[in-house]
Amino acid sequence: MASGVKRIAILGSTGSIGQQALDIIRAFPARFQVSGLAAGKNIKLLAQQLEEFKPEMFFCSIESDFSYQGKFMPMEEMVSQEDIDLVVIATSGKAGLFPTIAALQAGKTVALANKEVLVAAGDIVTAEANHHGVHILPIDSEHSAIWQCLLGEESQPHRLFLTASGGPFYRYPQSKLDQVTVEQALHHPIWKMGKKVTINSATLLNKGLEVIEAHYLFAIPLERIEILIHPQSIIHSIVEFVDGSLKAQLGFPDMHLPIQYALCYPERLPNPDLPRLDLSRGKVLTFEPVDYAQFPCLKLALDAAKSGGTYPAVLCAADEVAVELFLQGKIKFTDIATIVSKALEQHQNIAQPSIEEILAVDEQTRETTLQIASQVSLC
Ligand code: MN3
Repeated sequence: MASGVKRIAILGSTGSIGQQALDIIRAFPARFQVSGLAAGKNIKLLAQQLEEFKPEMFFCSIESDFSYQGKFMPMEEMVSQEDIDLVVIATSGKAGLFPTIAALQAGKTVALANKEVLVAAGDIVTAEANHHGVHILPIDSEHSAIWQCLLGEESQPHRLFLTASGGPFYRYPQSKLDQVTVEQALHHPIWKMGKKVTINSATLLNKGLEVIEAHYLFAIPLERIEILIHPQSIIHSIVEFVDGSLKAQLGFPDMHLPIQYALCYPERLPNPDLPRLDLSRGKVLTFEPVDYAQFPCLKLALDAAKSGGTYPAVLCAADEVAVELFLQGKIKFTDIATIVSKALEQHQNIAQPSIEEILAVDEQTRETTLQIASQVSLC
């Protein structure tokens, strides 16, 4: 970074996090250079982004007819280029796995938003990061909060408290959960996010994935990570130290803030575009324990985490299929937990799996989940 300009590759640039990362880059044009953009199927938006940021490299996962001067390049190759300083992994699902490993092997700092990368392959990914001495910077608000609380501390944290808003169905009558619509589930009370993570926030499976991520990012045992329902989403997470002291990070609930922190780290820069929290207006902050009976998906995720091996990969793949079926109106909201639970039950665990085994389990799980779903939705 001799020039002081960070050269960035953003994988998943057309998704919710990718677009917000580009907002931050737009706010600090002198600080960043977009060197590579990669998208899935949203070719129209990618074309606009290429036009605006003019990266040397680009990638999209489908055939397209638009012409762009830059070099079309597979993501693994893009992130390994010598002149890349920072790789933002904002892809969804397993698409981020190989590019993350390639970036770490090339010694690149990775800003990670893709949950499945650490959930499905946490042992492999953290081993690569440690082996190459590179940092994984969290983008998710809870992990960004913990990261910020731990900076400057020499002692290991005693416990982590991940906060959860509770989503749209917190305190919703449990007997009526099977009737909720896609619109209701997509209407998150606090956060604006992509569809899959919004549904995962409604089932709270998302919080289970975040527990697993925190376990890997901060090398802390699962049993020392707790979940607190905090409906206002002002405190983004809390670290408890051995002496009983707690540190929390607060901020307006807007993903731009943790994204900017990861992109600009170790600097903090003033950004007038970001909303600010005004505590003088009498905010009431409340906390309560999570009701596992209300959110069976959360329990499934935590159990998969404890079992380890390929269970977390099954969890991710089965959930992705079930959430998609729910979004298509093919299953009920409560079927998501039933289907994911059956997929986990049917799985034969592999301890310490290789990447190839994880990907094979992912494929297999998608098939079995569709079969399970076809039986469930007939009832
Ligand atoms: Mn989060």
